[in-house]
Amino acid sequence: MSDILFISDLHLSMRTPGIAGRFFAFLANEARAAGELYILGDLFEAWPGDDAIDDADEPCNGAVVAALRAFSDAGGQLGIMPGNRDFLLGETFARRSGARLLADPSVVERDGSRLVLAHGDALCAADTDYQAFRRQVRDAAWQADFLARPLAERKALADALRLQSESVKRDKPPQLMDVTTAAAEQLLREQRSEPARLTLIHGHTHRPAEHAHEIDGERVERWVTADWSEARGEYLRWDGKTLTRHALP
Ligand code: OKV
Ligand code: MN
Repeated sequence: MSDILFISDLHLSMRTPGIAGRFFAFLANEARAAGELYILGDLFEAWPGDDAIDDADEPCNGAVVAALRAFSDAGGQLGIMPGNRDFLLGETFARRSGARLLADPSVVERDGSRLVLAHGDALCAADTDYQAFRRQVRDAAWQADFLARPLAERKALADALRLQSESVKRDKPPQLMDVTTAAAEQLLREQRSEPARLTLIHGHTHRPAEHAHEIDGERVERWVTADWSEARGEYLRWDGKTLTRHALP
């Protein structure tokens, strides 16, 4: 007990039963043994609103909520940050899962360390088209208008945007779709507080790595969580002193 685990970017959907299966096993085993789990965005491939929990055409959604609930009912602490795919995860989802919804960014203070958590998309500052799109869909009035539409219409728009995103991404240099050093360092500078050691953890880019930054003369680490696929899944573990990366069976 009392370790903290971090995952992100499972992109769960009906098309990826292997990812869901690995996630359910992870919740029941590694996460339950650790006691605390943070999901740093894009748990779902799309989230058209919390009424998707009971969508009979997407039984995966209700099964995921039930599995999260089993984890939290067993005493597990669960923090879930909305990502760019599932930014509409709301209070109904949180209540039914037993999760706390996390702001992006969030800070966890533990054992004299300060862990800064983010999804990561807001740090991809060079992709100005994406940042404009992000501002639009994060706008409260836009979301209220969107959520007032029938579920079928919201799902259709999510599908269309996902397709559009595939072609948009094909035409962009990969560099543009990564976290910019300046944005990461600005966030770290804002969150710095002596004497706590600072670490940034985020996902989104699907480029798992550990980066070193220097903030006001201090070495700061930035850990990027891996996306999951039918073939593999991965988590980070904080044991009170250090982070380690682990592959799942
Ligand atoms: C990323 C870009 C899509 C540019 C989902 C409601 C849902 C919107 C969405 C789904 C697609 C973002 C969120 C993506 C970048 C695009 C289009 C243009 C310029 C919902 C509303 F699910 F809640 F219903 N979308 N994604 N674009 O694939 O990340 O960068 S996206
Ligand atoms: Mn993402």
